[in-house]
Amino acid sequence: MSKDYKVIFGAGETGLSCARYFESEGVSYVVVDDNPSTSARESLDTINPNIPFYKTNANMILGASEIVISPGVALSKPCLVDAKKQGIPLTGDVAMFGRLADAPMVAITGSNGKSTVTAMLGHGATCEWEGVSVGGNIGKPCLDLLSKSANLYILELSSFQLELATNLPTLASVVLNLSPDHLDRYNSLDHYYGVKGNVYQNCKTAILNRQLQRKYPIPKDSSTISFGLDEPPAASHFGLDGRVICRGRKPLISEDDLPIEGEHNVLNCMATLALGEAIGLEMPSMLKNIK
Ligand code: UMA
Repeated sequence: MSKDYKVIFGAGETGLSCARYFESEGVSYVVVDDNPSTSARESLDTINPNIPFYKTNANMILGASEIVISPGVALSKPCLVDAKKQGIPLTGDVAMFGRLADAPMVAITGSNGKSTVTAMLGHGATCEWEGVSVGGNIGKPCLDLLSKSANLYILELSSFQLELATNLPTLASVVLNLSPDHLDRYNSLDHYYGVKGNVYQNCKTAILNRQLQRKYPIPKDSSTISFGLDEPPAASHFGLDGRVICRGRKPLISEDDLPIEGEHNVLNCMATLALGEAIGLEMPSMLKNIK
């Protein structure tokens, strides 16, 4: 085989979406997997029965011009460490998506609640606008969302996906919260928390949880909107006055009128409102749709 091929590492949902994309672009590629199952082969067959599919081997990996790594595959794998040392570009589906998408995108991450916020914002935006596309860790892999008719992408991103998705250009990004997780994958909490901050590297508006101890660098030209369970510190920030969610001093909605319960969901609703504001949704319609 010629050396001019890319490797897709992992034949799960992400790998299949990369294969579909490479087929559409006529890219030469192979798929490798540590566990090349019959069902994965069958899924690849639905895309193209001729896709080369192998059990992971270092020769195949080290001969590639680029490796697209599925989120479940740790970058600390020896063959990937060697590939990096040899200067082979390592990428992921979200990083590719960031380079390919030509509509604005929103990136939502955090240890908990990211599916809730992605779904709520997705619902609010879909009720008001056409061409809203929702996916990422929540379900449909990013590359399967790519469409000329998309006007806005709303993405739930995991830390695994963010490892390779640096400098993602977003209209708005949020790290909802942080708590210990995935310590089988990261050598420290600091490493895990740090990766989450990649969502802010190239955002127009950073949505910040005021209660987070971890402070992330925000691009100097970005605006910020904060949210928290305390009183809003200024007019454009979200917080609580008693049991009422407010933007600055303006009361918006009582906790009792929210469709989901618990302090964490009050924060999820505030984060959704802040993201909605950053992307231009009208407050009255957001409040109606959140209910
Ligand atoms: N594989 C290897 N070697 C490894 C690990 C995996 O070869 O070391 C292979 C497996 O044999 C399998 C394939 O890789 O064939 C699976 O790839 P994957 O684990 O990256 O999973 P995908 O099916 O591609 O799904 C991924 C996300 N999964 C993970 O991050 C583990 C899905 O999130 C996501 O919905 C999907 O991409 C589309 O974006 C799931 C998840 O559990 C819901 N996410 C974690 C979470 O929410 O906590 C992060």
